[in-house]
Amino acid sequence: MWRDLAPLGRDPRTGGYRRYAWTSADAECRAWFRAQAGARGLTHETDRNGNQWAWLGDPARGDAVVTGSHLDSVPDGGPFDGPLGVVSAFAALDELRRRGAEFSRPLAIVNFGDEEGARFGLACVGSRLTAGRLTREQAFALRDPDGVSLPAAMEAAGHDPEAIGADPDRLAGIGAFVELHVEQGRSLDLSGDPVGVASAIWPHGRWRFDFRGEANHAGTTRLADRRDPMLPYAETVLAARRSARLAGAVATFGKVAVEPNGVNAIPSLVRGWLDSRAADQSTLDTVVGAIEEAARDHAVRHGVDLAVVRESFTPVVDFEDTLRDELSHILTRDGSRRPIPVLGTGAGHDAGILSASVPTAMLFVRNPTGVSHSPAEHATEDDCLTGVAALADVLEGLACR
Ligand code: HGY
Ligand code: MN
Ligand code: MN
Ligand code: MN
Repeated sequence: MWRDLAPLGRDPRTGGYRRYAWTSADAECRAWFRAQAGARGLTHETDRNGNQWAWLGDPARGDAVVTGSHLDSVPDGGPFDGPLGVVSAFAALDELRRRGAEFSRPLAIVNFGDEEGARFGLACVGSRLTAGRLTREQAFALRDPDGVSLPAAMEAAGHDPEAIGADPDRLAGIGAFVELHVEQGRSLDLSGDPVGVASAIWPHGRWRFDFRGEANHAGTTRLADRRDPMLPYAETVLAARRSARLAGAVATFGKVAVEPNGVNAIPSLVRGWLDSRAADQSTLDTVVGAIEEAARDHAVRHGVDLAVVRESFTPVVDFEDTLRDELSHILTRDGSRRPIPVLGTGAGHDAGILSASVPTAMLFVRNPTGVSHSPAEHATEDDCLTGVAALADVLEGLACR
């Protein structure tokens, strides 16, 4: 299964993945998902928002147990972020069938579309639409770097954009959602555990900083006469690192666009995107506030205009409900495992989006280097198989009472 998926959307130059929403690589991954569902006799459907579901049992019965994750990637992403959760779901079902498990609830495996937001700039589009946390108008306003709109991209991929929208009935039919994900950090490596359970997802967001100066000739314009937006942008990047370090948070300017982007032209516009996350809301507010204040000071000093727009935000997600504790109980009740570590994460997930409307939990699988959103992302085969066995136990505990 893994070997069929691994080559899809992979950049041979870097070994990283470029599986962006509604592209040909995405279509290949969707075809792979459909084939895996068909090979197991599961009923495949693509919902109004482009998420794929593979059903065992009748969804109309409700109270379904759902597991899965996403198959899309960040630019030059790693092999495990997303796919590990989908592959482990199919493998866990295979394991339950080997055990002769009898399901008392419907079971579904899901591939949420456009989780990374790599093409249109907003994360978790598929799950946000389904959970009613993104309106059709907001979705229709999304553009990719080439100016292609989300609905146009959907249509070109054969999905009717007019159908998108909240899907409360679908969510009402879900009794539990469990997402297995490679850890994007080193907590499990440091604690020496192959598997952990999520406690919370940090509040996090994306802000766009537009520094507007004055385009001019790079070779003939005196320094004193310049209104160069690159300078306050550069100083803001440094200010972001300083503010985050002081607050014990994280802040990253990982994407920038420069206009006109000519080597011999002073830019007219430098557009930087800030990704910031913190363990609690007030810390996040403090960090982003300090970064914005520094940006405004530097912009004024360089005679540059600044506009800051918050493009997306996800409040803190506490998995502090029975499902998280039930997972820990299921995973340790037969005594074959030591207590399962519970860990927070700064990474966003579809589970975080759904948690406002469905009992949700996450399982993490050890990542020895902690590296993610990079081709260097890694998990050992043993740990992946341990994750599958843990997911199978959880699904059996929830769906085979
Ligand atoms: O950005 C995130 O945290 C997630 O990987 N989409
Ligand atoms: Mn990711
Ligand atoms: Mn992910
Ligand atoms: Mn300055």
